[in-house]
Amino acid sequence: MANRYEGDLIGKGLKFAVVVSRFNDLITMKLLEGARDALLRHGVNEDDIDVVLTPGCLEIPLMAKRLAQSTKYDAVVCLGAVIRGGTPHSEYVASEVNRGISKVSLDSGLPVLQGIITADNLEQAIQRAGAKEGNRGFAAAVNAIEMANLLKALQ
Ligand code: INI
Repeated sequence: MANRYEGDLIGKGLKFAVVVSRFNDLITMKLLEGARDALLRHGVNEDDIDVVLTPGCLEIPLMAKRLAQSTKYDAVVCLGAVIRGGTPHSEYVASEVNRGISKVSLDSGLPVLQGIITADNLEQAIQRAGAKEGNRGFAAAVNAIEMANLLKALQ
């Protein structure tokens, strides 16, 4: 029988940093609520959650890198919202933030989870920030707990 490794969803004792962009804060503050709710409901202590605000999504990777390098956290959760059509360079912002977050995770060896919404319009973003399509912040935080525990299980 093969050995099987999975991360459980027990958050007690784990420490998280949540990086959230203020740009499109109507959406991103809902993502933050979702992430906080997920962490607390999975047993993470309120004092073990640090929230760091950036001006926009483009600044998230640098902040995530700094937090990952601090070695204080078991995982970093990144939250933001790119709404196409908002500005001409929204496509650039979307691809750079995704690329940057993935790089930080691979370079640091720490789970750095993406809860970045890329939407065509505000209505679509709302659907993904706590309406019909769930809350991306909640999902990213649950995945962060799972990945943090999976890495511990493999140690
Ligand atoms: N930042 C976002 O978080 N979402 C966006 O949709 C967005 N658009 O479309 O422009 C955005 N731009 C700001 C960017 O992240 C930087 O904060 C800014 O360019 C300063 O560096």
